[in-house]
Amino acid sequence: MLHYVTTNEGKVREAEEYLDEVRAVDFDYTEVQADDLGPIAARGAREAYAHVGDPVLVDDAGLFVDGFDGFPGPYSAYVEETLGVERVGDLARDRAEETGETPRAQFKCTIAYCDGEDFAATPDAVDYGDRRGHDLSADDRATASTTDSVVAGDVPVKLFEGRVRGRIVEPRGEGGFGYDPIFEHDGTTLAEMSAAEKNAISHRGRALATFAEFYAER
Ligand code: ITT
Ligand code: NA
Repeated sequence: MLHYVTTNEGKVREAEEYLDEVRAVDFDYTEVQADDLGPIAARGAREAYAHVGDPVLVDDAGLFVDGFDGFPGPYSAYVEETLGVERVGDLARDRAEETGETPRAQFKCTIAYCDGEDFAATPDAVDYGDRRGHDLSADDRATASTTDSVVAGDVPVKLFEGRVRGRIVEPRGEGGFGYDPIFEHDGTTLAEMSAAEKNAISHRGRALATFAEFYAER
C-alpha cells in the first residue's frame, strides 16, 4: 500500500484522483533547509520509508513569487503561518506596483517516491500544455519533469516535479487550500476551481500525473 506522507488534507484530496489506493500518514520528517523543494522532499522520503517500511510519497510544495526572486518558495508554510496568505498577496502586488510589473508567481510541487528499490533511467520533461483548451503562452503552460535523487550509499528516491505559472490577485474563491485564493491562472483563481479543474492545470496535478504513469508500470 502506497503511503502519502502529509498533514495536509488538501493534498490528499488532490492525490486521490490519481492514485487508486493511498493511505495518508502523518509522519514528521525533517524539513532540511534548502532553496529548492527537491532535496527537502528526497530527504523526507528516505526518512519516511525507513520509518513506514512500505512505499512512500512525500509532497513538498510552495509559492514562488517573481518579484521576490522566488520567495517564499520552500518557506511557504512558515510564511503562511506567520504573515498569512492575504498579506503575502498584498506584498506581492505592492511590489509589482513599485516596479510597474504584473505580479506573477509560480507554484511548484515536488513529489518524492521511495520504495527501497533502485530505478531505471527516466523520461525527459513532459509538457502538458493547457488542459482547458485555452491558448496560453508557452510560459503559462503547466509542465512536469522527473529526476532521480541518488546520493552515494543512500536509498534511491525518484522525484516528480510539476509547476504552473499565474498572477497574484486579491483573494477569490472558497475551494482549494493555502495560497489558492490569491493565485490566478488563465482568469480563474485556484480556489475558484473544483479539485478536478485545479488538478488539470496545477503543479501537484502535473507531478501526480507523471508519478501515476511511472507507478502504473512499476
Ligand atoms: P505537509 O508538509 O504535511 O505535507 P504542508 O501544508 O506543510 O503539509 P508544504 O510544506 O508542502 O505542506 O506546504 C507549503 C506551503 O504551501 C503551505 O503553506 C501550503 O498551504 C502551501 N501550498 C502547498 N500546496 C499548495 C497548493 O496546491 N495550493 C496552495 N497552497 C499550497
Ligand atoms: Na510541510
